[in-house]
Amino acid sequence: MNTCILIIGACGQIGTELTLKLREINGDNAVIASDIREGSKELMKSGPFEFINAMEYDSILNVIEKYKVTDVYLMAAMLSATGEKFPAKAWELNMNSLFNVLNLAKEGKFKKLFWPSSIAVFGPTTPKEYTPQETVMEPSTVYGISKQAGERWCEYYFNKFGVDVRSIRYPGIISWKTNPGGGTTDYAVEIYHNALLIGKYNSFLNKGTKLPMMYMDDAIEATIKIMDANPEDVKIRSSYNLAAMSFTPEEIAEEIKKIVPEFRISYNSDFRQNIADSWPRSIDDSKAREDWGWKHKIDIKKMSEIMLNSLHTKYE
Ligand code: AKB
Repeated sequence: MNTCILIIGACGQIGTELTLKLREINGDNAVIASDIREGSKELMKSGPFEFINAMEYDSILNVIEKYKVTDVYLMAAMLSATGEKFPAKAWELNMNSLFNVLNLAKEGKFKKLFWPSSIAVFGPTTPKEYTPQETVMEPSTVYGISKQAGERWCEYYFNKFGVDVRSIRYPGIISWKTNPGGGTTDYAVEIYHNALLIGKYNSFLNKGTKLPMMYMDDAIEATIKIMDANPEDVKIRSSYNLAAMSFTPEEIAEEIKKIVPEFRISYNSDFRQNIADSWPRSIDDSKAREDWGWKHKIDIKKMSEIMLNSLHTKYE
């Protein structure tokens, strides 16, 4: 059977670049992009697109049957900061969309599922440094609670029904093509845009707030790698810890100053500070490295060069 991939939430920050990369690897017509709205020009002209509301079971089923989809990536979700403003909506979207695809996989409508979890599954009682794969998990945001519950459901569907579901706990993801929306780690993207546009940035997280982060290319590579792994190598069916780097707002500002010397940072924290304070400062991802060979490539220096060069070209 030929591989046919459906990406739900293809127009978001990660969905956009995941779709483009999977099309490069598998061919444009083997990857169906879907979302409730249209995405960037680059995405829309790169291959097939369907409107799907991730909360509507039938709208997902129709597209799966139309294209004989084998693999589904569910990238639609409401993130941590927006989730705190709309808790009921966040729970509804994050859980219903997951149940829809878990049930479709259970009914044999497709073969393999990718579902992203997040460092938000950890909470204030979790050890903060080098947070282990298995540890205390008492998330304090709606988003984190939905991701924690989702992880339990993924493992349950794997054990009870043999659903081949694979997942990683994304740290904050930094990219330049499509902006993130509604996350606590979004400052680490905004800062690069503001550095080039106005030479300064007022950070909504305080000095000293260290969070786990990753450049987009590494996140995409990890996502494709876990989906390509032999099923027996994917030993954890809740979700894998994943790490590349950790930094504070002042550390990223220092890197920017090496390229934009006039850049200045100021601090004015808001409600997102509490969320950030409840999350790990660094992550132990040794299980992902052992089980399916995960290895990151990009550090804060390289990432800052790529971000500033790419955005400079985009704004020209
Ligand atoms: C967020 O900040 O909500 C996300 C995440 C860490 O999952 N980027």
